[in-house]
Amino acid sequence: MVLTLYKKDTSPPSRSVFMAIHALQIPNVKFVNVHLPDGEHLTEEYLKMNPQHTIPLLKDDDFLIWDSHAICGYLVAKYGRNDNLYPLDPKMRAVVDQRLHFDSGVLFNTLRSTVAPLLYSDDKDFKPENLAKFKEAYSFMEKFLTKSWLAGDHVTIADICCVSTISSMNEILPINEIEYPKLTDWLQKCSQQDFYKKGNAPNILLFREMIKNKLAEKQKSV
Ligand SMILES: N[C@@H](CCC(=O)N[C@@H](CS)C(=O)NCC(=O)O)C(=O)O
Repeated sequence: MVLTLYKKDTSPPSRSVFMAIHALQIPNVKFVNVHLPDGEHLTEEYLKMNPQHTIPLLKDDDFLIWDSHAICGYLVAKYGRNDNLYPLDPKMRAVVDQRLHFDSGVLFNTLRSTVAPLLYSDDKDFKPENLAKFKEAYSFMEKFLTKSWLAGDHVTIADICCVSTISSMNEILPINEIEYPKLTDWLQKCSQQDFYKKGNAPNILLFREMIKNKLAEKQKSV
């Protein structure tokens, strides 16, 4: 097997896949940086592999799959010693899937629509109406957290994918522990996991630096 992951370290969906790789202890993955500002995701060669031009993109020998949630599910099915991270039981899987879709449709969408105008257009700060959506997303997470982990009693790829986005959102609008006690505890518990320490923690610092530098650069010109 030759596994190659096309990625960007600051990207939350890339970090989900890093965490899954660590959780599954998959050895010898080749990592390829894709520099979005230089349009490396828009080259003919990249578009042939992923017409949607997103990262992360996984190549497993000649099999190509993109979208972090799909990649994480594939890695568990193909390389997991068991189905713990992505249970085969229909009801357990349905709950994991609901959280994964929530990450795609709500969490990441909220994060991207808040950060992209700062990174890629003329906005000089985050829009208050976007930050209000963070609070709504945090409230949903607070309500979902009725068990020890996001989709039940053990860690699944729902925790991995959602914590990648939530830990990034926390850099922009810190989670208030009084308002969101369960979310605060869950984030803390996730951050103590080996997969988080290896796959997310160092890259969250890069994400923090990127946001801080961009805000400073934009606000200098106000
Ligand atoms: N739902 C996708 C989102 C991937 C995504 O939007 N990645 C961003 C970087 S964080 C990207 O590739 N942007 C470039 C583009 O969409 O052209 C996933 O989970 O992989």
